[in-house]
Amino acid sequence: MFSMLGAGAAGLVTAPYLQGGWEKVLGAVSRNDPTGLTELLPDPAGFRYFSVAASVPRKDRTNYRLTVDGLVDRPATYTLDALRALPQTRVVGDVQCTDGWRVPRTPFEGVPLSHLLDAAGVRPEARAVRFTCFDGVYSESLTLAQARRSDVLVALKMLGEPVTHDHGGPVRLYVAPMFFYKSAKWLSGISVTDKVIPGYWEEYGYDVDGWLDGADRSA
Ligand SMILES: Nc1nc2c(c(=O)[nH]1)N[C@H]1C(S)=C(S)[C@@H](COP(=O)(O)O)O[C@H]1N2
Ligand SMILES: [Mo]
Repeated sequence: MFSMLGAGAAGLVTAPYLQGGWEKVLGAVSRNDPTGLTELLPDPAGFRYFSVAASVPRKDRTNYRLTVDGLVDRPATYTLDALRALPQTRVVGDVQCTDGWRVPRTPFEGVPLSHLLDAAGVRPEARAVRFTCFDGVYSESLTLAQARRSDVLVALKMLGEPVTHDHGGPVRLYVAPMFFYKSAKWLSGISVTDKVIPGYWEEYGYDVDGWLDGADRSA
């Protein structure tokens, strides 16, 4: 478990809710594996499922909602069908967790975050965007400039298929130029703010600017 959490979060491994989360997420494999070693193995594509919440409700097109609010002129709520009806963009990027695992050239498809921000009409005093999740626990944030990049998606597809529940479906964020902790799963809220509000891991010391090595920080 230590290796999956990364050095920056080492102090957290005894937190009961976090252990609960791992048991839930990994229970399917660990039940059949007395050694526990399969917990350290990636799935066939190379991903490790990650959730800090013990359990996450399932959402689909009947009950999924994404709200856009805060410092905007036109707050909005999107259903899954409404998001699917918007122009979709494909971004292929290297997925990299701070723990060291990496899945190169992973395709994501969805609505550019900038599109939803433009539709909402961001007010002049806005500086940042905060993301919340229907797991009820996780949050993330980006500066407004980062949020407007063309390689930041509100992703509906991952690996060519609708984003699965385990990967944060039906809708997750994908922030291609940054470490994967920035890519909030089970996305339910986008709120425009006047300053960066540090996200879940950032409260524990992770960098709000989670750039990958070699990322083009200007684009
Ligand atoms: N809601 C939520 N989003 C999250 C996380 C989480 O625990 N909860 N973990 C983050 C981290 S640290 C990583 S590495 C990726 C893992 O995504 P995956 O489970 O699809 O591999 O999701 C990120 N987004
Ligand atoms: Mo991660």
